[in-house]
Amino acid sequence: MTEFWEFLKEVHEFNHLPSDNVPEVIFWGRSNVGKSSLINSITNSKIAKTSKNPGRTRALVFFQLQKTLRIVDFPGYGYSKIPKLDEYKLDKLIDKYLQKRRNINKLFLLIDSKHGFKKIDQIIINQLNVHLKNKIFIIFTKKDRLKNKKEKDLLKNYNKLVDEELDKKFFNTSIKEINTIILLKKFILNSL
Ligand SMILES: Nc1nc2c(ncn2[C@@H]2O[C@H](COP(=O)(O)OP(=O)(O)OP(=O)(O)O)[C@@H](O)[C@H]2O)c(=O)[nH]1
Ligand SMILES: [Mg+2]
Repeated sequence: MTEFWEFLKEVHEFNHLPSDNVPEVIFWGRSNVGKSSLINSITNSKIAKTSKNPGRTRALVFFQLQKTLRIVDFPGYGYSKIPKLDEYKLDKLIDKYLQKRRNINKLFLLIDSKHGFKKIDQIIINQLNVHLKNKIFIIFTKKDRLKNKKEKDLLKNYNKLVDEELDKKFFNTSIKEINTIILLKKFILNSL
């Protein structure tokens, strides 16, 4: 059966969220970490807008698979060039969504394989653990960019930290390595 993914909605206000009767899988992480690109790989499409510059996604963007699953592309954090008022409104929307939304199935937090966890990632994980502890999974992105043994070993260390200290499941991915995408996709579809 061919999967039919469609763009559903771009949401700027809590009251405009779609109905909450379809499970939602969130992709979040620092700006430019590769959220929208990964969504395109998983859906084998170009539905999510990507950019080489940070700050591309500026709303909660919903994609839907035949009324069985939604993917939510979140705006990235840690990018300072957004006008303050817009940033404040987006933060409020994200906060409220994460606290109130009843159909959150999973939240993938993306970390750049090369850069690892930054202070802001730690803060976000701590906050998320309060409401969504068992729904959080870590994805290390852009693993094709690791060039030498030192960088690859560093990723292994980050993996170990996630497994042992954060006690969470993780995935190492690259949009250029289809096997990594297949593994992730299977996990998403099999555990709905
Ligand atoms: N080499 C490599 N580049 C990647 C990979 N994934 C994403 N990129 C690149 O990283 C840049 C940012 O990708 P986006 O998907 O727009 O990042 P984002 O996290 O959605 O960014 P914001 O919407 O600004 O928060 C783009 O230039 C992508 O082509 C990957 O697996 N490997
Ligand atoms: Mg994006």
